[in-house]
Amino acid sequence: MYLALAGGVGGAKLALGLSKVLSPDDLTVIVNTGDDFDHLGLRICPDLDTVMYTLAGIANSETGWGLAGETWNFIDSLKRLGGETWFRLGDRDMATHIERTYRLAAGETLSAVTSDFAARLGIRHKILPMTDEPVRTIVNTPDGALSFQEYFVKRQCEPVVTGFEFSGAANALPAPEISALLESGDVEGLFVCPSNPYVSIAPIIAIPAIRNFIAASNIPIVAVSPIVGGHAVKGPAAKMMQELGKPPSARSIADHYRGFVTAMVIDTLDGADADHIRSLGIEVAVTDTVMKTDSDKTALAREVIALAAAMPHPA
Ligand code: FO1
Repeated sequence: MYLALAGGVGGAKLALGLSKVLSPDDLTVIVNTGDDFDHLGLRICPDLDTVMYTLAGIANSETGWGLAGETWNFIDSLKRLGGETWFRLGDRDMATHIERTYRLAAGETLSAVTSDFAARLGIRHKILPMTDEPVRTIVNTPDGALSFQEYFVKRQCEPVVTGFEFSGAANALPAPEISALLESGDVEGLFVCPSNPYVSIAPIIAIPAIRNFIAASNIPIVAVSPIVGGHAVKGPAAKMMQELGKPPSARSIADHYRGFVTAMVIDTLDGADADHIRSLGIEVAVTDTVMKTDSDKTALAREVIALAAAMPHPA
């Protein structure tokens, strides 16, 4: 079994590629829930939904999040009533938030709800929230601590970041099916999708049992750099790096992941960083990593899997 750690849009793309190459018995996707929040009385789980909609083939290909063919009658009507409209909930997408909130209130766990939704959407691979417990990413800025969506959507990533906190992570357990996998001895490798290392991957690793599993295991851990040619493929990763005093580059991603990953896939544009990354003891593959088409996604997935397969495996 391979595990893939994923955040939102970039993570979902590689997860889709991996799901086309690996069978449901060989791949489980673990998704960041640090972006989750309660809004208008609803539990919103953006990264889980992005991964779920992407694997179901129903994601909005322009935004990367939300559903294809969406309409916006709800948010337009809410605006007329003077409601909060900075976080745009589409009419179709609303069904997911309402049904999830209803089931959570009735006592179901987030992982149970997610598994059921995914199955109903025709997804055969397991998609699991990193935890069933509330873990919330806080973005520290000179304006004070902001909740993740306040930073990301309401403030459009404009405030300078000074650090991050993952409230609730230190005492959170992984979702039960993740714990069972980590204890099974069946995990043969881990993929770190090209998601934001600070706000998509870090919250997952902040869960002690996941962090300890990684520290104690000697399985191949292959990360795909989310920085290509000095820019983030999507989102604020490069801006955050700059603000934290790190030049946005594949090399800085390797410095950040040092001691955690055993191999990295970097883009052809960043080939000059390969020697530095190897000098950190990290194996490197250089290839085209920008995933526009489905065949880009499966090609990158094959590259990542091949790199993991070529690494020494635990006896
Ligand atoms: N992102 C935006 O930039 N603006 C939005 O209004 C917005 C609404 C939204 C609704 C549901 C959902 O699942 C995701 C949504 N996102 C929106 C994306 C989301 O904030 C981010 O993709 C993730 O949290 C970062 O990975």
